[in-house]
Amino acid sequence: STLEGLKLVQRDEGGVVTAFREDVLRGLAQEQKAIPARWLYDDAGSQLFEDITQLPEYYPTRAETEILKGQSDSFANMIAPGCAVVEFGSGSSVKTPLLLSAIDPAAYVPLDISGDFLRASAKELAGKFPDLPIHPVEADFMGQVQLPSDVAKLPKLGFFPGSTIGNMVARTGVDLLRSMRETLGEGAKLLIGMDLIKDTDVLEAAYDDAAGVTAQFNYNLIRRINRELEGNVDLGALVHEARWNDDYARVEMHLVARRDLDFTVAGTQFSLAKGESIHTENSHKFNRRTSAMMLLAGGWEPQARWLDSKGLFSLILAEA
Ligand code: AVJ
Repeated sequence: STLEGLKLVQRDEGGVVTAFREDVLRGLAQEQKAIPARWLYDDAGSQLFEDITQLPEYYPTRAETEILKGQSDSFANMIAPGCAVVEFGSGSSVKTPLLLSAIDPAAYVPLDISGDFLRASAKELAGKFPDLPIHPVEADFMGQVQLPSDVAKLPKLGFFPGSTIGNMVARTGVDLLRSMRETLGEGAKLLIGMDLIKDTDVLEAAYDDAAGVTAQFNYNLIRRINRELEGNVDLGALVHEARWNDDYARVEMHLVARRDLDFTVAGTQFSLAKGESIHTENSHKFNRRTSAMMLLAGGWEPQARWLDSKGLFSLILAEA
């Protein structure tokens, strides 16, 4: 499978459409049809994900926020004051200020591939922390990133919340962790959110909510294909499904065909037999050992681990 939850590399509109078309045509030609999860996150998809974080069934955002709020003293004890916080992905409106308030850093460096997101979140943070130097960097953090010289001498804390690492298959996740180590340097720390393995019912409900918002998030990908790639996929023939894959310890999102169906995308014909699916996202879940294994494989030694009060989600501090 080619599924990965990463953001797109090309920035020009034409290039984006070309990359989207290539990924979709390649993914639909596979035995198990699969489209990389990054294409879920256009403007509509990003808004739908924001809506998902508010759902009663979707616990990760609330659980991680609870840890960030409740453990500010622990962070302050374990993380050098005056460090540079390097956030992989632009700061979300809630989580980043909680961390910044807890540890009182000397600088904040948000990394994002989207200059628009970067500018918006840097501006928002600057309003809340008027005395904090902010150095946004527009870059693809899947590779090594050159940090601004202003923060060269400061101790580094990487911040990667949201269990975004869970969107990646192990090989890609380990590659990212190793790139983060290159970017931040030996001796740096990393505070990373990793969602936990739990009851299948709880996991599947988190990705198949009663209000149907996650289903809309999934369908949005097909709407996008129909709109941007001259597709004629009958949305009504597809059912959203969240499926726990126990061998891979991940929740998979699929769009399952209710009936045999034929469709065309960008001039190419495809078909799905009744019951076959298009795999659209992975969300890997971890336990203490598998999260440690993942971090160690990427060059990071776990040092501390915090859970929310219900034991649903983990935030791990590791050292390079
Ligand atoms: C943004 C990737 C962390 O996997 O939990 C939520 C995305 N997909 N519901 C996750 C998502 C469906 C989310 N991440």
